[in-house]
Amino acid sequence: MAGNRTFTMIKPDAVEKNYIGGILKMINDAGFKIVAMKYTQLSKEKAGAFYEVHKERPFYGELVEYMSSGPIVAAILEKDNAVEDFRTLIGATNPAEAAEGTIRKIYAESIAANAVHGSDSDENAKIEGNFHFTAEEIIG
Ligand code: RTP
Ligand code: MG
Repeated sequence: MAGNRTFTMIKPDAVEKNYIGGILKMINDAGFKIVAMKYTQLSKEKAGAFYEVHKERPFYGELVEYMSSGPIVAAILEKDNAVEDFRTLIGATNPAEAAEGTIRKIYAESIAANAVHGSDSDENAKIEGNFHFTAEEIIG
């Protein structure tokens, strides 16, 4: 049986600094298989809708501005225990608190510009993957 799936974005700060290759290498080296991927830029409307769950948080406006400020890479990843293992690989939200060897420790600059997104549950992984990809674009 195929492993389960999570959804990720390489965020505008990391794309801007040419970290796409380094981050994808870490993702592949950790055993994740890419089953969908695109290079794109979110409109403010789309970023706002993606982060709708954070609408009441004080950083929502800043988050929407930032996530629509430049291109991103969106991808669906497959591996056993994908959601939890990917959260471990990326590290804490605040890079200052992220463990050594994690993607955010290596590539993130701040709590807001923190290089990567990772889904926080199987349910959200499915919602977020379907937000960015059609069924035809997911090639497992
Ligand atoms: P993500 O959803 O991007 O994987 O990050 P996360 O679960 O580790 O963190 P979450 O609480 O879901 O926050 C979503 C994103 O909002 C930005 N943020 N800014 N300025 C701030 O205090 C602050 N706190 C969070 C980050 O970009 C975070 O990844
Ligand atoms: Mg989150």
